Amino acid sequence: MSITITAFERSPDGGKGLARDTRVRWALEEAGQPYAVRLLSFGAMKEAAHLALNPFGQIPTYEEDGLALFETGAIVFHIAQRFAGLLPVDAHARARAITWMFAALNTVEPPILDLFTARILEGDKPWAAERLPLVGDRVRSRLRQLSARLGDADWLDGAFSAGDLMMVSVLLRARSSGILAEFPNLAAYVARGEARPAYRRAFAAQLAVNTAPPPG
Ligand code: GTB
Repeated sequence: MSITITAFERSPDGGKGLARDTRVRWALEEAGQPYAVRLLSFGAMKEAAHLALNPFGQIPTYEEDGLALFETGAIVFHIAQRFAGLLPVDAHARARAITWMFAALNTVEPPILDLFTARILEGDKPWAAERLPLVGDRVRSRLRQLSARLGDADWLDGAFSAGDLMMVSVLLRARSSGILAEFPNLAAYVARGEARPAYRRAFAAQLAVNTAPPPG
């Protein structure tokens, strides 16, 4: 069995863990599975060979013995189902951990992505100053709810799971706005995720790609 994922040849964040291959690397590290990485330029992502793997021309993708997947949610879910270490054995606890994966991607991530777009991609637009507070408050509202649920627990539902992996990954994207720091228990939750040896290996691997001198 061999696993190959795709990642940016040069990530816009310089390999600081924000590109989504980090989530897949992290899941594979938690599961103790070795993997190879095929690095792609923005151009190569839009070519036929990659579009056959991901119709949207994006990274990451995942290949394993004839199986090809795209979408980090589906990939991490597959890894968590296939290998031990990311989902509880108890059926109810497993279903709840999967629920947290969906909550991260469908309920918490959308306002965080809107904020990232408003701040970084549309920050110079004439409407930006008016829109930013609205978008920021939508993130605050979600994080307030999540913070209340987490309370002083280490993880969202008992032991660390793929639900936490996804939620920490999503929250990391909110850190540069300063809003994550308004919720100390969530900031500590993210720090706990980042401190996991598997996360550190995933982060280091992505950073190494982006700090390596260009070939030739
Ligand atoms: N829903 C898909 C998934 O979850 O897999 C979304 C995949 C996706 O957005 N991929 C991005 C991509 O391939 C890279 S991760 N973009 C290239 C393109 O669309 O042409 C998003 C990302 C990129 C860069 C940063 N950054 O530098 O801060 C953060 C996140």
